[in-house]
Amino acid sequence: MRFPCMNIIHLPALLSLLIAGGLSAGCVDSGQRDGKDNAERTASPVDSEKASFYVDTLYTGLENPWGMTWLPDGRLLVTERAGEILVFKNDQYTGKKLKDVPATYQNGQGGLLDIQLHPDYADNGWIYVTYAKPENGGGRTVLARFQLNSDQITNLEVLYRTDPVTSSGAHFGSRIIFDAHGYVYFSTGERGTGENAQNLTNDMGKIHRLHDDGRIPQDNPFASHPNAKHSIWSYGHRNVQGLVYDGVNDVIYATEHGPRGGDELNVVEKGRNYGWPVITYGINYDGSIISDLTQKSGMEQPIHYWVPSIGPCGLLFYTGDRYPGWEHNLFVGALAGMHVARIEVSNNNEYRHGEKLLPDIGRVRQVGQSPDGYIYLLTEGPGLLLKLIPAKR
Ligand SMILES: [Ca+2]
Repeated sequence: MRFPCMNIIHLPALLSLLIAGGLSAGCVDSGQRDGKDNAERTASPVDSEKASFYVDTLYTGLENPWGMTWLPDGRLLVTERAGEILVFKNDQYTGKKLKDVPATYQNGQGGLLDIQLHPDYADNGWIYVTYAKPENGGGRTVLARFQLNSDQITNLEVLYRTDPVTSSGAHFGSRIIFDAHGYVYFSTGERGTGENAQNLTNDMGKIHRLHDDGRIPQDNPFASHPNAKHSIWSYGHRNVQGLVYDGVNDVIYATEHGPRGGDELNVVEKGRNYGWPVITYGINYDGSIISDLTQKSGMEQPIHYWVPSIGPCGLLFYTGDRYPGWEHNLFVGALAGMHVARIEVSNNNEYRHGEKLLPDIGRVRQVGQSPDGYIYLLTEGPGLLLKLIPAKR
């Protein structure tokens, strides 16, 4: 089922129609499209500071998409927080979902979260996921990996279980990245208890670093600390939902949901304390003060923070050449801000310039780059898969 009248339509009009519900419901029912050329495209290109581009709406039937990753055979896997992994190919939904996705703890922000391929996937077939795992009436964020036999999940291994289990529905993280040195990293939120982030004896409000099979690297910063969690790479984080590895400069960037006015972009380094909740630029959403301190010795400063808050989520370090002037820029999906922030950073990782792209596009959960260099977006409310198509200017 398709909507011929929708082939060319202005983006805000498209979104308002989708939000109105009728067309969205129709596409949910149809489950798939009948051709790449049938994607709805903005009638005129979006002209930004450097690049012009159209926005193709590839799929409208998502609910709370979280992560995406491309397989070498061209399939695109998209996670839904509710516990599904949808299979796309050639920019269309195939109508298939992976079978035997592990059970997830569905509470608030908990559920199935990020997905990433191992850098050597072509050789080993490992796909990594983070999710809230149900246990003892509560949940905990875990890192796991599996392989695929067609659409069937096989050989599921839970590599790391974060402690403690709680029944809070807040702040599970999570994102997964690999660096160029064989390590995997994943983020956790502090589960709504700020003190967790400063406490090295639990896993909450941290970024963790592991070997790809889940073993603890001996050179982790707290690996010889008697009481600390040995997987901790950095701490003092509130809720990191954007994490990316810049392989050009060998740097990790993270976006972090702060309190009101305290959303942050950080450069993540070994053993560093990022301050939450001791230092923050934000205040509570009810207006009360969290801390009088915005900086303190021994605690890191963000390279950027957002006032007002934008709800920074997925993060991309763009390495393609499809869009003039965007190479090696960061792209941040904004949930509350409902846009994509394009950020230029210097070679020594300083914030240089920001541009707000696609205002009112919807709550942007993740920004991804396909192997052939296109930027894709996942939004929620409405749940869309979008693709930015370069235009001449
Ligand atoms: Ca901070």
